Amino acid sequence: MAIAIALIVLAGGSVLFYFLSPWQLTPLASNWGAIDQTIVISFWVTGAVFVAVTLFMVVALIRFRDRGQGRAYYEPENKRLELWLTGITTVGIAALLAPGLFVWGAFVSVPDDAHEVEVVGQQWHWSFRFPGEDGEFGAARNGLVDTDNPYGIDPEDPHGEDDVLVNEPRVLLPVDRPVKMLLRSKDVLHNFKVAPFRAKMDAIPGQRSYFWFTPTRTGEFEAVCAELCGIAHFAMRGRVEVVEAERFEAWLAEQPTHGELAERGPGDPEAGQQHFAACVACHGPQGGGQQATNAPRLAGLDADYLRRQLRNFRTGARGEHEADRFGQQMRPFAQSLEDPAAIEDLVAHIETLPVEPTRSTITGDERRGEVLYRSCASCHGADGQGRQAFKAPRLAGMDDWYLVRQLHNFREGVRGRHPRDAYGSQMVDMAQVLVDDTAIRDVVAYIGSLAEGGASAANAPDDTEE
Ligand code: HEC
Ligand code: HEC
Ligand SMILES: [Cu+2]
Repeated sequence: MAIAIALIVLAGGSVLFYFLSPWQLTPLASNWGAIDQTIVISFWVTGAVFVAVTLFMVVALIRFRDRGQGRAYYEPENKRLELWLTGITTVGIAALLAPGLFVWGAFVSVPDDAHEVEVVGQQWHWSFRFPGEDGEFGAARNGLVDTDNPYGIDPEDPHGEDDVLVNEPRVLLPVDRPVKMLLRSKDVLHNFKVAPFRAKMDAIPGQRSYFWFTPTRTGEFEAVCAELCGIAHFAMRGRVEVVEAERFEAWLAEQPTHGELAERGPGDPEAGQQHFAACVACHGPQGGGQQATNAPRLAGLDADYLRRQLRNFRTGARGEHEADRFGQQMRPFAQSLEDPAAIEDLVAHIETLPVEPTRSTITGDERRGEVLYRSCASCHGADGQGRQAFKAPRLAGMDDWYLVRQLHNFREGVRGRHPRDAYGSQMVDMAQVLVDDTAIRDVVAYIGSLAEGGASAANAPDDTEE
């Protein structure tokens, strides 16, 4: 009897939970209402079967319970019953699968008027490419990927010249226009997913996959990597902004093409030295960092990271938080840099500055720090040298008081929580590993020991490329 009651509670509770659960689908923002309907049909079919089977067990338990009247009646062959069961199961399975077949048919039939966007996944971020004026993507291969050609675009293919490159995890799409998303991966399996669009797909190295949808309302949506196996895919956040057609066109026109980027060339360190005069009061004459002004070492940071921080300070993605006292001091100087060429020159100059050993100001347990640092090494490198492919900057040789402050800022969300700060947000997740102030000091002490051991290595030409 107790089991019969437990089964009734289980069935009743499950049905109630379905209706009362706080976990419902996010509001739909694409044409794929049919996917939602298919999910609902599956729930109803499997729900009905679940309730029926459970209640049948309850009836059987009560009606046929042992009343001490000898052996049960055994009937292995019953044609009529078997026909009924086979019939009902067939109808149930067909009801489960048929709607999905129709939806899948639509899902793989891309409309002719769909425009194309390429999504490139890599550990651990997304970037995007549009085909440009000629409407065709230039050929691209992972074997051609390097710092100057992050998309691996084939220089021999004329279609590549005008391809528009969006080398950050934020993309705009026009509302009410079908879009075909072509997926590609530079390293391992990823899966591009925006929950309100319902559509998602694996990105597979060496292969091109795709899916399509029509965004049906404007707004900002979060893109995630739905690949769960492997490390840190949860940190691959991106943004898809669905906007009116005019805003989309204006934004697209601002993005650089592959040809423009190739032409721009490297910055001029000599010219950059003049701009750097504005920075030395705080960051020190050789960009070595000064604790008295709270400004960290810049020498040793790579161009890509410097460029991104200056842009983040300028736009407010970094340093805008009310508790970010030191970031706020830096913002006006980033805002004074408007000319992209000046930034290139400045960054080129900083890259030439010598990396001299810093004085350590923090004590901590290096052995504990070493264990904690293991989870950092996959992005920042085993020697803390930074890994450009992961957008993770050098840590070894950087001012330890500054590292401590940044780890606090990340952990508390003072840095990295701004919706435009895609890479800072990865560190917000990672800094949670450092549960208390002792853990932060320990890991920074260990990073300090990396710098001592590898002082000459730190001066050697950077081999941050993977
Ligand atoms: C008034 C002092 C001051 C001046 C002048 C200044 N900065 Fe800064 N800068 C700071 C402070 C303070 C920070 C640390 C912010 C924090 O703790 O988040 C910083 C941080 C930075 C960072 C981030 C470093 C990192 O590791 O993430 C960069 C890059 C930078 N500054 C570049 C510059 C450049 C280039 C100039 C000259 C155009 C400049 N700064 C001028 C105070 C200054
Ligand atoms: C998933 C990759 C990843 C992992 C793992 C990771 N980081 Fe980072 N870290 C980054 C990225 C990317 C940035 C640059 C953020 C930005 O562009 O603003 C960063 C920035 C930082 C900074 C700021 C440096 C500066 O100059 O301002 C510190 C400090 C840091 N990480 C320490 C750590 C420590 C300590 C760990 C281990 C507990 C760790 N990171 C783990 C990716 C990672
Ligand atoms: Cu991924």
